Amino acid sequence: SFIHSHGTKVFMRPKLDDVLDAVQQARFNEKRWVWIEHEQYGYVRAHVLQDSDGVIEVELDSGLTTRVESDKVYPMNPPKFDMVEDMAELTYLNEPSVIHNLTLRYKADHVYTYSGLFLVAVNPYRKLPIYSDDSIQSYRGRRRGEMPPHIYAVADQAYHDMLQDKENQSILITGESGAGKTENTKIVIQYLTTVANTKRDNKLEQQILQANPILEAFGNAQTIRNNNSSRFGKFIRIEFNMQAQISGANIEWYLLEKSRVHQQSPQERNYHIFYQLLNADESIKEQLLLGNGRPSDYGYTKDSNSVIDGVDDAEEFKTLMKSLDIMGLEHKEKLDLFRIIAAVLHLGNLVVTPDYRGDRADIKDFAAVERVCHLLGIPAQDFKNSLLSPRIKAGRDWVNQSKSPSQVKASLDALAKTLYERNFASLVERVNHAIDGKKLSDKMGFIGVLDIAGFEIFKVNSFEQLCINYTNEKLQQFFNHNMFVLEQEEYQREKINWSYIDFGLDLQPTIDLIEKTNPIGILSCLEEECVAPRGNDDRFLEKLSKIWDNDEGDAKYKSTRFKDGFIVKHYAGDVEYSTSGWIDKNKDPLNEDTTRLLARSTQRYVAGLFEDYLNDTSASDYRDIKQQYHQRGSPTTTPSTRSSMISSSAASSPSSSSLTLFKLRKGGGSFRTVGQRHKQQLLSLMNTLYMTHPHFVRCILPNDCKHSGEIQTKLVLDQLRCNGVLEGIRICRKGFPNRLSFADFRKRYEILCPTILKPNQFIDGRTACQQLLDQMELEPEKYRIGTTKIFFKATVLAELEEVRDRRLGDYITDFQAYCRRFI
Ligand code: AOV
Ligand code: MG
Repeated sequence: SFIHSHGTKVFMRPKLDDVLDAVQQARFNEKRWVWIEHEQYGYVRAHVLQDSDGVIEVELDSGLTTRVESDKVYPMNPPKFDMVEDMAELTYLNEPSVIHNLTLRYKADHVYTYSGLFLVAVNPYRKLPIYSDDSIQSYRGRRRGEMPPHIYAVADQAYHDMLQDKENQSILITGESGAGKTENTKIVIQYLTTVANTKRDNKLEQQILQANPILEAFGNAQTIRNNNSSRFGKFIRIEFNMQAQISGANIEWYLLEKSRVHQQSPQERNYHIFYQLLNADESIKEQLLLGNGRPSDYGYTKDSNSVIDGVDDAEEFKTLMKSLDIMGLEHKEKLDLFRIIAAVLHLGNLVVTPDYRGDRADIKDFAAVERVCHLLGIPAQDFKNSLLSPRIKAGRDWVNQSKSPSQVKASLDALAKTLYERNFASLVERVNHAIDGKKLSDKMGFIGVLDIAGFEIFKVNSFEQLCINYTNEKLQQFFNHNMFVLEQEEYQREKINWSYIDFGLDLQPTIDLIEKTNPIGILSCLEEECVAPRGNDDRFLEKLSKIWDNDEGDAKYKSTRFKDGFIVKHYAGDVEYSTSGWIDKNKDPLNEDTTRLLARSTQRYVAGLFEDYLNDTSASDYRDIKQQYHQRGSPTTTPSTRSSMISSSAASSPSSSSLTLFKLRKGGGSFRTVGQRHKQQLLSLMNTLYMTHPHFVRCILPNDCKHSGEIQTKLVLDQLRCNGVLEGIRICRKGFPNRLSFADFRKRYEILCPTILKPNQFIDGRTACQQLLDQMELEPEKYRIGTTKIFFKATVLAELEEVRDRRLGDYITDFQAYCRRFI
């Protein structure tokens, strides 16, 4: 046929390669090659010796022969498909072929590969020469397929689409820890700040670029899997004006891992900033009462690693200071940020002991308390009292309640976490203030980049994993929505011949199970248990199993074998959650006596962080309302009647009443529990995303030892399954992902069939296109003609483009020859 049926690469190869290809192909044709499963390597190559009755005898490369069931044997693609740039082009689309392709490419340093709608990015774990300024220039305004796959190509596509369609864009980057999300996010921003440079005013671009080192100092830490692991998710929006130049930016953050502030696993560290600050100039340390302090001197850093190989914390601190300067922070502002960090370090050093009576807590070293209070601008004795015997409201009266040592230690840790998180929030707000850009009226749109952790399935999964997996479920749903719903709607509109495919991938039941309020979902159940008088983890779990455990068959909820947790069927697989500690994790309880002190701090910055505690009546009002609520719901508040109330009142949505309670408390704006804040933020993120044209990037961790050049097959396959890449390829090939209007198609490809369309003869678009396609002898299964557009299977347009380029080349050569005749 006129158009070759395989990928575009073949055309581009020089002659010698063609010969080698032919030799390879001939060799390949001699035998029937297959992939078979292998315990250690995942899959190995073999060829078929005998095939009978569902059992196949194969010979491995090692010479070993073995018999395998036919459904465990996967056909191999011919060698010309090796290293294809888009995996949707593979003739045989099985797992071994995908992993084989990624491995070959990775070993040749081609870390980026398209896969239908996804760009797959495998972490190279070394500096590749593909991120230079020249490289950026070579991707500017290029079509996909014209240049090797690259994150630059995705960034350029987004930029191009925004300009052309006047539509907001988003780039969603997900993957496991250490897979390269944050690096790729930085590369996208580097690309956009380069191609959309305002020239006149370079300051804004500089500030946007500097936002990252600042966020990393306060939001990243060394973990076992990544020396620079982001412990929060983020969505960075870059705004453009009508001249397609950057006019501002905004950062939204999600789920900062607060627990790291007071405890880290062995071989990990606390947030970078602690070590950086402890390596700062003497003058700064002096002001913050840190003297010659080392990480080993402080409770919150002494059990962690103190250094990261190849990282100089003193240098990093200087870089941070420079970034903060570029961001426009004044000396006082910087000091305030560090003041909180120092206060947290000092808090971690407060030693809580039993007092002389044995059961109550005491803090003997009053000088240590004074250090903390000096930094935070609050009276030391009041602070100590608020910790040891906080004032709480009992009925109408205020009473002092003595605390045990472990309770005081817990409230110190809680305070450290909150200080840290509020400082982080305030920092991001400050950065946003700097990069916000003027409120220009000529806004074209934005490109948002989402850098957020992918599905997490660990040995022990807790509340944090539920939050992140819930997020990913929603993001996958978003992808599916784009893939099928929008796609198939368009097919319908265009009335093309297409039978609706239900891939059984509707994730709504799982999402409902987690987020619904009516009937109640897991998060709402947790909220309820958090406001219940004697709410605890066990009762929470009891309640969950009472509602869902008796559901049959396709239920998304199951109890664990030992009834010590629950299982959710996620898109990425079944995840077993342990519910211990959830009430505290969600409530994040604070000693309100202490926070009221902080709200009245003489340090304006500190007071600002706790502004919401200024009005201390709101807290007690809340408690009154809460009591009324429970009395109303259940006059005798015993656990059993309580849970029966929950199940029977599902229709009247008890959770939405508890939602109102939280709103009352916080004036409707922000939310008090971790779960609520996250759900709210996620809702807003999804709303934003649904208003954009999305681009999907999947980062892949190649191995678990941070080595370059090594692929661990099983590890990679697991990720490809979890992140929807394998599913995505299958779907993409079933549909018609590329399309052109009749006019565009005709304008662009008329050159391929110059004889059929006469210049002055009227011919309607549809007929003209049909004639062109007939002339090209394009197989009918490769396209569909709609009412206004032509739809193509993946890769077909790339082939047409190749032919067109060659035809144009021929014309130029002919024209040159023609001209030469006259010279
Ligand atoms: P993550 O963001 O996906 O993990 P990172 O982007 O921090 O992962 O990448 C981890 C490390 O891998 C980086 O510090 C680099 O050393 C290396 N790396 C990643 N991508 C590249 C690249 N394109 N070129 C060179 N080196 C790279 V996490 O935030 O832990 O979920 O939570
Ligand atoms: Mg990261």
